[in-house]
Amino acid sequence: MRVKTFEAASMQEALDTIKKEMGEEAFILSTKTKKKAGGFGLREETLIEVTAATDDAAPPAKAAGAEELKVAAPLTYGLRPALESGPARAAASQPARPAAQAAHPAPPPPPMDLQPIRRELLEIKGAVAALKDQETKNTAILRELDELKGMMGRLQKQGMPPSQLALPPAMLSLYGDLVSNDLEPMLALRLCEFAQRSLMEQEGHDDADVIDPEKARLFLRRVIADYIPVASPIQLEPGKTQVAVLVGPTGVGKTTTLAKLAAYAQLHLKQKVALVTLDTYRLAAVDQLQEYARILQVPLHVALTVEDLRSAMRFYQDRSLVLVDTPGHSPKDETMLAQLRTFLDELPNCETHLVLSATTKPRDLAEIAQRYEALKPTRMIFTKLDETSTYGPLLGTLVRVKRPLSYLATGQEVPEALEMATSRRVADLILPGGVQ
Ligand SMILES: Nc1nc2c(ncn2[C@@H]2O[C@H](COP(=O)(O)OP(=O)(O)OP(=O)(O)O)[C@@H](O)[C@H]2O)c(=O)[nH]1
Ligand SMILES: [Mg+2]
Repeated sequence: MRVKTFEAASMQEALDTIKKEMGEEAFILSTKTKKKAGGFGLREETLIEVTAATDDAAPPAKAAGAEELKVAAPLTYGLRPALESGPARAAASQPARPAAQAAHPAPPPPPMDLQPIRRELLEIKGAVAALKDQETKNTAILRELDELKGMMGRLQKQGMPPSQLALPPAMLSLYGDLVSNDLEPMLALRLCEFAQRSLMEQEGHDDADVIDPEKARLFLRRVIADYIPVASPIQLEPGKTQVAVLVGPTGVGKTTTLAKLAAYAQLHLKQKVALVTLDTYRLAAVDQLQEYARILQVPLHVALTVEDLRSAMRFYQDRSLVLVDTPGHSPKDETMLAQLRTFLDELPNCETHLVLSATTKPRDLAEIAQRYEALKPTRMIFTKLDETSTYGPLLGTLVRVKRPLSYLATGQEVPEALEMATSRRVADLILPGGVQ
């Protein structure tokens, strides 16, 4: 076999040279394009490098009108295996067609009808575009399904079968927010249904699906605010002694809140304040209040008996405000509750604030509130708002206990971490987000 490499400016030129030098039987082994610097290296020329081979046995001469150079079909540029053998190779080395036949070539085939191919191409293009479209749609659907699944998961966790939720999308999303803020599902559902009905009535239509989510949020927040009863702060009247008692379970912040109230009345309102404690079970409790009394420069009376309490009240008749601290104990301890009740009976006109912590589990809150009914609380205080991030239980308890909310405690700092309760503030905590 003879192998030779040719360089030419074009493929045609290379093929012509190969035909001339190696004969009709030559076949192409490889082709390459090469860049070559032109004169003064200013312009690059492109060259075609073709490597061709021919069987030494094959006749080198070129017959006039011989058929075109055999290029291994279907590989246009000589990728035909160099050592091809068998029938294919045999066919390749067949003698050239008779010269007569070559002299009268067959008429060119009729032009190919490209119309069906074009049509097919268009169909394929259409199908690809549709597939792409579908893919985008699928991604969006999958994302929505994911969100829905998350929401359903949250709802199911709260024990509300999804089948019961016939809320339109805007309200369903608000329902999800309320429930994830630990509001009881039944209460959340009722609030949403009520808000939905009222909003549609107000807007004068009956298509729940067109409710604007942002409007619905604002509306629902107003509905919630309407559900929150608030009490005015402790009322101080000139010439009258107001008595406020703080009751509640252990460690909820009764003594701290009492100190905050005392500090506010004494330092800010410039009122005459006195403290009384019924918490004589723990020495540390008396010490704690004693320390606040010392700092605020207000008198403190420790009442061991009902008689003690009675005489303390007589003694403090000139004071605008007497704040009474009580021992914390388990709400299940009914004996203790009954004892405390006998003390409170001595204070018929007092405000009794039930102090609860926002960090208490919702179910426990309900039980505590129910047990403290024995002390006939007239107000409620929620403490430790700073220690939780779910405020739904506040509303649940307020709805259940039906006592107005007087104060909210938001930290340990005395006296600054105490706020007067407002419906708006609590509603914002229960349904935050959106334009305020
Ligand atoms: N983070 C936070 N801590 C508070 C708040 N109110 C009170 N505390 C803290 O809670 C702890 C208990 O507070 P106390 O005021 O002693 O509670 P108490 O209800 O009087 O407790 P007992 O007398 O034992 O029943 C203290 O460490 C307080 O500083 C509050 O609003 N937020
Ligand atoms: Mg205490």
